Amino acid sequence: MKRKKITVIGAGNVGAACAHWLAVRELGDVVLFDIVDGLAPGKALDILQAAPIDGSDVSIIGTGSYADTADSDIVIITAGLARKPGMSRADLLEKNSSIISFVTQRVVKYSPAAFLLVVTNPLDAMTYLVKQVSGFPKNRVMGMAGVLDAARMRYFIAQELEVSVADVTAFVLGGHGESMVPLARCSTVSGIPLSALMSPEKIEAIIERTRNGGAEIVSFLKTGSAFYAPAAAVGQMVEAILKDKKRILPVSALLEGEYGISNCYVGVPVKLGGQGVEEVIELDLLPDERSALGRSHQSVRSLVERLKL
Ligand code: TXD
Repeated sequence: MKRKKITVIGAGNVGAACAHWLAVRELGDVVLFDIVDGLAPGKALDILQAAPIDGSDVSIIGTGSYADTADSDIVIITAGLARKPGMSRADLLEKNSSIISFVTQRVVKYSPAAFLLVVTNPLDAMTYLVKQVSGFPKNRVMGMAGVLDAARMRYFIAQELEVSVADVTAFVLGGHGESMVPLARCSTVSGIPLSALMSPEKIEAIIERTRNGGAEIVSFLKTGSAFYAPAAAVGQMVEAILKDKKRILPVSALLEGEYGISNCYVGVPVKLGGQGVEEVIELDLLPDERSALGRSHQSVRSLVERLKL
């Protein structure tokens, strides 16, 4: 049986953690690419040396040549700068947009049928850029953020209630930034609404901590941003596509009228399966949720306008 081929562009913190996550679960052969001499081969070799302990029989190549990425089934794009303390994700726009345009042109030349999963910040604007540069259909170009933001919220809820993380669901809508919209109304613990288990003040505190979840980690690390949870979130999306699981996950997807938004990438619930983004699920939002999503959409749009496409 031919194994799937997954390319990870950028062998930094998120890229390398992704490669390891995917290899441990044997989701496919992994090609890890970076422009820094020796970085990708070094990390690939390190992951391969964990394989006997992980019990994983996939191939991992570390490379600086796009030819090695040819005919990938999925390409995960993590190349670019990460935040430092005091920076917002939007501050990364200029530098990362030139990296992302360059990378996308090369990637699509070698893998014209791949799914493109964008991780680089500012996430929704970079995903829009990848869509424009690749010219790929919208089901094959998506961004990862909501799975991570929701996982943060799930962890905070589980910690507060002292229950298993496995029983907690949460949903975060909107762009990946300070204006994200954690939907407490859709959070449950084994089907029990969160509001039945927690005071409104506690829920509000968790929403706030979720919004600042990335910045909280940046302020500890000082030299970079989160990577274990982002890598796991990417892994879950890759698994949903490669195993055609049809999972309902928050994904940055191109909206064309859904939620009253057009021609913009924003985090929304989608059905993720073998065809990629198979469906955008439209929720009936309450008025305050709708206006919060509108504000989040505007902040993504203002970044996209700065891209000068
Ligand atoms: O939820 C999310 N979407 C995110 C996004 C969660 C975590 C991190 N998020 C963003 O991902 C973060 O703000 C950054 O924009 C990217 C990558 O974060 P990471 O923490 O992995 O950054 P690193 O460790 O600096 O790694 C980036 C790598 C580094 O090795 C560079 O040499 C490489 O990118 N790089 C390139 N690779 C290939 N091609 C080009 N042109 C290139 N330029 C830099």
